[in-house]
This record gives sequence, structure tokens and C-alpha cells, in this order.
Amino acid sequence: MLTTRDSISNIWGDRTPFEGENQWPVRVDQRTLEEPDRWVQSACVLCSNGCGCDIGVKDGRIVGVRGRAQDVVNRGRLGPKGLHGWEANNSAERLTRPLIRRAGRLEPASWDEAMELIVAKAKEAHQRYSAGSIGFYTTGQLFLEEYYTLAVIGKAGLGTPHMDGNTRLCTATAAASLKETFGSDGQPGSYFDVDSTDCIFMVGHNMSSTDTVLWTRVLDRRRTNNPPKLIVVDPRKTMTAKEADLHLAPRVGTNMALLNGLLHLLIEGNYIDQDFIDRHTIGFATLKQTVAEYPPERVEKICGVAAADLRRAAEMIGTSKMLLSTCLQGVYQSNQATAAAVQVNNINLVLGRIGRPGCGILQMNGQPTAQNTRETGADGDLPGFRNWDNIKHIEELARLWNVEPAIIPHWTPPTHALQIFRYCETGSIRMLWIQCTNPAVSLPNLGRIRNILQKPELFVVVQDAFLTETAQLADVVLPAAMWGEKTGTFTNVDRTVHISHKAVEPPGEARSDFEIFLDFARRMGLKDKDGAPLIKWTTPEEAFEAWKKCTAGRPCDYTGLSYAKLTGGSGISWRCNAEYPEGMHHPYQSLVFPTDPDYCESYGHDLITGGMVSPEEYRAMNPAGRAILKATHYMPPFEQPDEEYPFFLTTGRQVYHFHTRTKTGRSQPLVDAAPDDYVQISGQDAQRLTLSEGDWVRLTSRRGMLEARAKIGDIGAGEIFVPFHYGYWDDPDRSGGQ
Ligand SMILES: Nc1nc2c(c(=O)[nH]1)N[C@H]1C(S)=C(S)[C@@H](COP(=O)(O)OP(=O)(O)OC[C@H]3O[C@@H](n4cnc5c(=O)[nH]c(N)nc54)[C@H](O)[C@@H]3O)O[C@H]1N2
Ligand SMILES: Nc1nc2c(c(=O)[nH]1)N[C@H]1C(S)=C(S)[C@@H](COP(=O)(O)OP(=O)(O)OC[C@H]3O[C@@H](n4cnc5c(=O)[nH]c(N)nc54)[C@H](O)[C@@H]3O)O[C@H]1N2
Ligand code: SF4
Ligand SMILES: [Mo]
Repeated sequence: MLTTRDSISNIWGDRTPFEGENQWPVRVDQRTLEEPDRWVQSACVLCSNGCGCDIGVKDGRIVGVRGRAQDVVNRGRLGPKGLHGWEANNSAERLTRPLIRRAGRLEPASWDEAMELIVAKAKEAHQRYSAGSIGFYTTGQLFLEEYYTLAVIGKAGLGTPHMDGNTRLCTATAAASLKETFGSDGQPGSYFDVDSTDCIFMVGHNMSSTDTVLWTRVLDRRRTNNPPKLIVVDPRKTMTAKEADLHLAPRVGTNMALLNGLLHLLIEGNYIDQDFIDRHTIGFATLKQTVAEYPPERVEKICGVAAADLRRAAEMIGTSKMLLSTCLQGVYQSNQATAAAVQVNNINLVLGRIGRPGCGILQMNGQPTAQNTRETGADGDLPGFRNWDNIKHIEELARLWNVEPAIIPHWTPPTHALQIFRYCETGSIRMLWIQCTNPAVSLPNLGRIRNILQKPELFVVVQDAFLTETAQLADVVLPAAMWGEKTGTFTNVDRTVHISHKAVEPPGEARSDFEIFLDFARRMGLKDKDGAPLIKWTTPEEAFEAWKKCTAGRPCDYTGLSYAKLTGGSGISWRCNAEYPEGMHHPYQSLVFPTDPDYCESYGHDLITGGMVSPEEYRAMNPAGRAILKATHYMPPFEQPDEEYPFFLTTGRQVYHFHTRTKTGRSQPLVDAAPDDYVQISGQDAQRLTLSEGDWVRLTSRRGMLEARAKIGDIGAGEIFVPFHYGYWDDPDRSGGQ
């Protein structure tokens, strides 16, 4: 038994100050409850940071983890979730057998029975109502090989456009903003930028709680004689904001005005790099004209941020030599999400701060493998960042998979998750297969979602490791193997690919998602156009090799990677190919962006109306390898506080729990550290309502209701914050977000 540090009381551990690319000292964090008899290489799946770790195994059970000293992402460090979350694997509540609903009750069944029922329902729906009657709602937490298999089944086997991930609630905006600006998804920045930058700008990103190990890297940089400046934009005074040199606290939903104001000051103050703008971007004139309408005094009125503070932010950013910008849910889940994320891209671009050390953009992901959902097309996009609106890209995939181009859905944009649920509600989708996500807790408007999942005409399959709130509403439940119980690869925010080897057997009859998808394809008899099996791989490694072929020549080129290369050392970032065999920190170091009309992933949208830019319009714009500066005006949120509902409610995370707590809620130290929900409210509002710390509060909105204890302070007047982790399973008598 070894615990190198108490990550509950000391979340980030002790400081190891450093400066300079790749100079972050090693600190190996370990928590093992028994002495392992072997260690198995993996990476953590409790956030998108992607820390390299080894799984400690004794007598066929996981007994702990330790960080991998040689991994470039974390140099051995792990945060509280990483050090504790593995305990869920050993929970007695794991699903061990398939379940089928019979006479209203979920009852144990064999795999044959469960899979035959799923296949019969899928065939029936397909034959009677076409492939459009089958929908998939997947996740940001499976492995690359699993997603790619699923994507090929959906696109080339069934031909349904209705496939999306919970990444729609999460970081679809990151992808969308990168497509609008750079023509394709793919992270411009790298964690290495933290090592050398002199300025960090975090917008709506509570890094100290949600990417604890990346935050550790930031803190270690800031404890030197030459610390990078830190500017944080968040309505709450989070632990992240408390560390900042400058904290801008805009009203919820006003990012757009603040960022336009900042762009205006950067242009007006002549901090911009005109030569870079002329050579490497288009759209500057319109951007300049648009943001000119956001002088600091107007921004102050809209956002509540003092004009002097905005000026100071512009000066701090403008006078720096480098800039690392990050965005997360305070942008992506807020008003004008894509448009605001795009303005953050624009800030780096007008300053010419991209594609070199210390100069990056991290349009963050949240879930550990969200990047792969997008790359492989399991979210509806096309694999390898291909463009569904470009027939040449469709033909390429058809050749690769040996199918007719017509089967690959490309006649309309891919259906997004909320529209999939809408089709389930209206009845055109008859079968919904949910994997590795818990929408009965995590989708908006829960009452409605639970009603949809319970519709008798809708056949619902849920593939999970636990009998979640969602699984309880399913017609068939498939018990899934989790991380540690299967082999595969996944890619973190800064494109670093890790391999996670199988360490232990799954409990009971649980099977990996990979095996389940292969079995489905086999039983469905999915074939290519020569009558051979559509899915031509049987092991994760073979799937990875097939995936590599799909990425050749695309921005996310994996062709230089292999299981052997990923095993033994550190994770490696793409693009990784013959030209860059050790991967790339800055995919845009050449300053040629993937905006060429024949190459780009998307022709983009109007950021106010969402209307698509046509291929002809895009060609006329002729970006030809230059980044696109897209300008947008601020629009107030559709729903504003009023007399009946006087507060703005936002929801998010706290450090000790992951999402709906199916994992972290099964680790006693994490439960003890954060046992319950809370309602964060300002001191001013608490006084007015005569609320004291810990008092019970009932929140009601137009859509639901929730009861929890008050936590007072560190938030603006008129605003309320609630962690979204807490569902129903611990106290059925209490209202946890109805
Ligand atoms: N501990 C922990 N870490 C996690 C996760 C977890 O569940 N727990 N989940 C992972 C996942 S999937 C995700 S997506 C990430 C999310 O990570 P973050 O985005 O960092 O976390 P959130 O708490 O969702 O939201 C971030 C901040 O946005 C602020 N905010 C709200 N509205 C606005 C606004 O209008 N403007 C601005 N500027 N800020 C606003 C909130 O006050 C909040 O502090 O975390 C990942 N890491
Ligand atoms: N109110 C509010 N709602 C939100 C958010 C918010 O900030 N506020 N954030 C949104 C965001 S950013 C996110 S990412 C989502 C997260 O929402 P969810 O995806 O619903 O949350 P999780 O609890 O991570 O659900 C993952 C499920 O997969 C299961 N699982 C784990 N490993 C495996 C595996 O290997 N295979 C299979 N088949 N199952 C497995 C787990 O048991 C769990 O039930 O919530 C979104 N909803
Ligand atoms: S920062 Fe994220 S990936 Fe790293 S240990 Fe913590 S939860 Fe795991
Ligand atoms: Mo997320």
C-alpha cells in the first residue's frame, strides 16, 4: 500500500517550478491499496488531459495507479480523480449480464438473446422504415478503435445520418470553432506552450478543477522568477480566477461583447501583426469594422466588466510576446458559443501568435476521448475530418470501405443529438442505441428526455458498466467492460495519442464495446459491395491499422503511429507520419491552414443564423490556406432573468467528481470530499433572501426543480451556480434536478 500524496487535501501537490519547453520536472504520484504484482501501461480517462498512468494489478484485480514519469503530458503526476476513480472498476454494482425488459421489468438474459433481439429490431426498423429509423447516441469516453468500428457500421453498413455523441453537450463547439477559423477540426496548440509562454488567457475554463494536472503545470510555471501572466474570464471567482493576475467577471452569456471589446482594443492599440494578417488570414476589414462598435464603455454596460479592466487585459495581452488561449464550457455552453470561441481564435490570429512555441490555442475538450469521437466520425462528422458536403471526400471513403458512395449519408448535415431525441419523440426514429453516456441525467430538460426514453414505440438499447438512470429505462441493457479491461488508444486535447492495455478481465460476462460492435456487424450480415464482411478487423490493433489508412494525408494523420510505438514510452501527438515520425507540437507551424476548398472539413456557417456557407460561396472567398477571421455581433441570451425567475442559473463541475458520478461516486474518499450538491449564490443575494451558509434552498426554473444547500460567495449578484454531478441514485426521495 502506497500513497505518495494526499490529493484530496492538496489537489495539485507540491510545486516543482520550471521554465522552458520540455523542462517540467518529474513527480510520480501513486496510490495503490496493495502491492501490485505487475504494472500495465495506460492513460487516465477521467478528463481530456490524458495523463499517462500505469495500472497496478494484483491477483487479477486493479489495486491502484501511478503516473508515468516518461509521459510528456503529466511527467508522472495524477490528480484526485485519476488517483481514486479506478476504484469503480471493482465495484460490486457493476453490470455482469445482459438484461432484457420483459413484462415491464429488466431481467437477466444471455448475450445471444440480447444481441438477437437487437438485430431483429434493427432489421425490422431498417426494412420497414429505412436506416433513418435507427439512431445512435454515443460518447466521448470510448476508445478510438470502438468509435471507428461504430462509425463504419453506421455510415457504410446501415447508412444512417442519425449518429452523434454526448460531445454535442460537451465540446462540439471546439470542433465547430476550429472548422470556422481553420477549415478543419484539430488543435492548433500544445501543452508544451505552457512551458514557454509569457501570457495565458483562459476563457470560461476552470482549469484548476477540471484539468488539475495541466493546472499544476501552469502553477509550476508561475512559481518561477519569470512567470507567465494569467488572465481568467469567468463570472465566478473560482480557484482558477483567484490565481489570476487579472480576473474579468462578465455577466453570464456576454462573452461575445467582451471578446469583441478586447479585439477592438488590440487593434486600436496597434498591438496587431499586420504583416501576418495580410499573409495568413482573410476577413480582417470586416472584423475591424465589427469590433469597432465595442468600445470599453459599451462593453462595461453589457458585461459589467470595468472599462479599465478590459483596457488592462488588452495591454497585458498586447505587450506580451506570446499567447496561449484556452476555452471551455463557460464559452461552449454559454450564449453564442461558436461565435465566441471563434473570437478567441481571432485574438491569437490578429496578433500572429500561432504555430510556434508559447503561441497556441487550446479549444479544450472535456471528455478523455472526445477528440476521437470527432476524428472517427462517431459524432456524425466524417472520418479523418472529411467534408460531408464534398463529394470527392465521400468517394474517397467509399473506396476505402469498398461500398457505394450513395450509402454514406451526405445528403443533409449529420443529425445532432438533440434532433435525434426530437426524432425519437416524434416517432421517426424507432430504435435508439445509447453507449457510454447517461442522458437521463446529463441532457437538458430531463423530464422530457425521460419521457422520450420510456416511449413504448421506441426500442432503447443502453450499453453501460452500471445500471444508470438511463439503463433503468432501457429495453435491453448490455454490460460493458471499462477502461483497464480492454485495449485501445485515445487522443487528448493536445492531440497526444496514448495506448491503454488491458490489465484485468471484465466482471462476469461483461464485454468490451469493441466486441459488441463487431458482434452486431456480424449478426447483421453487413457486407461491402463485393459481399465480403464490411468490418474487416477482429482485434483493436487491426482496427487501428485500418484507421491509419483512413487518416493518410488528412490533418489528423496517424500513419506514423503503431501499437508498438505507443507502447513503452510516452504518448505521441499527431500529426505523426513519415515526415514527422515523432509527432508534432504545432500542426500549423508552416502557417498554411487547412482551408483549401478541396481539403477543408467544412465550408462554414453564418455565426448568427447558423446558415451554411455553400461550396460556391466558399470558393469565391478563396481562403487558399489562409485562416478565416469571422466577425459577429453580440446578441443577448434568448432567456433573461425576469421578475418570476430572477436569477441566471449556470451549472458545471467541482474538482472531486466526474459527471454523473458513476465512477467517482464509487470511491469513498471522493464521496467524502464532496458528498452533496450545493447552490452557489452571492453574499448580496443571500443577505436579501436571509440565507445562511448550508441552508436548504429550492431552485425552480421553467424546466425543473432542485434542492440543495446554500454555498455563499465568489459569484456575481443575480447569478447561481450548481454542480451538475448529482443525479438520483443516492437519495430517491430528494429532488435532484427534476
Ligand atoms: N473535476 C472534473 N473535471 C472534469 C470533468 C468533471 O466532471 N469533473 N469533466 C470534464 C469535461 S467532460 C468537461 S466538458 C470539462 C469542463 O470543464 P470547465 O469548462 O472548466 O468546467 P465547468 O465547471 O463546466 O465550467 C467552467 C466555468 O464556466 C463558467 N461560466 C459559466 N457561464 C459563463 C459565461 O457566460 N462566460 C464565461 N466566461 N464563463 C462562464 C463557470 O462559472 C465555470 O467556472 O471538465 C472536464 N474535467
Ligand atoms: N446541467 C449540465 N448538464 C451537462 C453538463 C453541464 O455542465 N451541466 N455538461 C455536459 C457535458 S460537457 C458532458 S461531457 C456530459 C457528460 O454526461 P454523461 O456522458 O451522461 O456522463 P457520464 O457520467 O460520464 O456517463 C458516462 C457513462 O458511461 C459509462 N461507462 C464508463 N466507461 C464505459 C465504457 O468503457 N463503456 C461503456 N459502454 N460505458 C462506460 C459510465 O458508467 C456512465 O454511465 O454532460 C453534459 N450535461
Ligand atoms: S488531470 Fe484528468 S487525466 Fe489527469 S489524472 Fe486528473 S482526471 Fe486524470
Ligand atoms: Mo464534457
